[in-house]
Amino acid sequence: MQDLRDWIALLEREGELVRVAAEVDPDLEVTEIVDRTVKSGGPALLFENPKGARHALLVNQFGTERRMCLAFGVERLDDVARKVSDVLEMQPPQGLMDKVRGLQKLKSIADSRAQTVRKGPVHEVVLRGDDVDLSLLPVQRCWPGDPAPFITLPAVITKDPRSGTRNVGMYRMQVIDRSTTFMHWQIHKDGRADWLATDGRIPVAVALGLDPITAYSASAPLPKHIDELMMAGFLRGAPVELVQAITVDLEVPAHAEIVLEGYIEKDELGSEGPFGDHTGFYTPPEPFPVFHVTAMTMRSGAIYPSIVVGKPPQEDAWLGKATERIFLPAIRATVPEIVDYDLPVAGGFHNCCIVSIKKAYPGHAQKVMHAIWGLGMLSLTKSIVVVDEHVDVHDYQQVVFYAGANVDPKRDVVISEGPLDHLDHAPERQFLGGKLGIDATAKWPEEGARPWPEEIEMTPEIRSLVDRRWAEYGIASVPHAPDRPVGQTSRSLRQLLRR
Ligand SMILES: Cc1cc2nc3c(=O)[nH]c(=O)nc-3n(C[C@H](O)[C@H](O)[C@H](O)COP(=O)(O)O)c2cc1C
Ligand SMILES: [Mn+2]
Repeated sequence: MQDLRDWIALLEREGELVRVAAEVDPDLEVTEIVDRTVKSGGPALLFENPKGARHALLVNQFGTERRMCLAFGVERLDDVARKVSDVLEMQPPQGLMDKVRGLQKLKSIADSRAQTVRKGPVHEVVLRGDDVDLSLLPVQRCWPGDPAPFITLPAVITKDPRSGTRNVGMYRMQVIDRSTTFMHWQIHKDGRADWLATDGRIPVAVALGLDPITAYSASAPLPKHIDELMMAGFLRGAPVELVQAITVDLEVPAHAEIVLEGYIEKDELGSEGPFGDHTGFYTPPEPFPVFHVTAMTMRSGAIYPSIVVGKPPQEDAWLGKATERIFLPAIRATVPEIVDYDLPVAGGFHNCCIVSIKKAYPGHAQKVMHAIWGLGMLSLTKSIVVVDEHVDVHDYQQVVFYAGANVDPKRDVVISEGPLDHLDHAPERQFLGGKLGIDATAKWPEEGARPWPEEIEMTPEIRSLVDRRWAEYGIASVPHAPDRPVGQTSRSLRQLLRR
């Protein structure tokens, strides 16, 4: 898929999109519609006639597991992870066929870098200077306590002024007037680091309305030196095409619906927020930098993309689940004893992490907790539950069972401290606070346990006997559920979204 229009066409063919012709107000009304639609597992919505705006509004494009899989062209999100692990776990090739396969994999990386082209549809309409007018766009005011409309699904492009490496991130942008917004660069984010590394002003470009994989990649927590557009190219299997921006020295996606070009000064801050965020609370006003738009470029008939965040579950649940699955291979490359992990949506992704491990020595669960607290954005995780490898981390019933049954709180709870999410309102001080680790693995004698009892389980012989004879018993519904393979996206989440 080259662009948002290919994606919309696919969604329509698959019966996954509804066009709303009625005039609908981007001020609160859209949110209430989206909230109901997301929670019932409903379709993507294309509001063709948003009140007061010149452009259509697309929302809920990512709101179900099926659409997320359609976006990536896979059956299950784990299939995307497999593609990543194929490359991460490459071994020196043995034999000719192995070498050929190895070369193909290397080529898939080499071909992933974004490509510059001379022209692109994103420049069909160009508004500069006084013609720039953000009010042409149906920017949503999402929640009643929000002071203004916020752009919620941008891909914000900057370059590290020292190394020239590109960064793409998704950061909300509160609209101030026709040509300025805030830029909500939280303290742990790469975009903010690029900004802090400048002496004066940093050029910024904001792409809106992209193919779904490129849009997703803006939310992916990659290490700072890795260009998110390269990851997008790799996952798409085709490079992202870029064109030179018109008023700033940056390249922008050639097939974006809308690009806002401009700059941010090092020392120009204003009071951003409050904003009803994915924490489920309003984040209080805080100083954030101001983005000046020097040019607004568009395709003709540009479609504006949006997302509503709020009390979970919302549409961003599936962006988060995609990240959870896609990054498992990278996590296992550093901490190979990790079998699987789950970040519950209701935990806002950073409040809770359930992880299963192949336990090999006393204290292993604690080792893994500390590894997670030292790993990229997972370092912001507030609480961790560690279970043994046979436990399905996506089955919260099982997890609660072991977190209760296997735990002596006096012995098995680790209280530590460290960095916390920018938006976490619970700790005494912002950014820094307590960490909770619960070791729910079976304990070893070296860990101070009495002989560990055996878990109850029926013999395989009796299970298959009953399978065979089930019809004979005359009991209508078949209550035996086959064991689920490790790594499937959370069943609990699916249930939650289908309430
Ligand atoms: C819908 C959505 C909205 C987000 N809003 C913000 C935001 O306002 N500020 C922020 O710092 N991160 C926000 N994030 C998270 C970042 O996009 C994410 O941490 C990303 O990895 C940042 O890129 P970076 O690490 O290259 O800076 C948001 C994510 C999503 C999915
Ligand atoms: Mn980054």
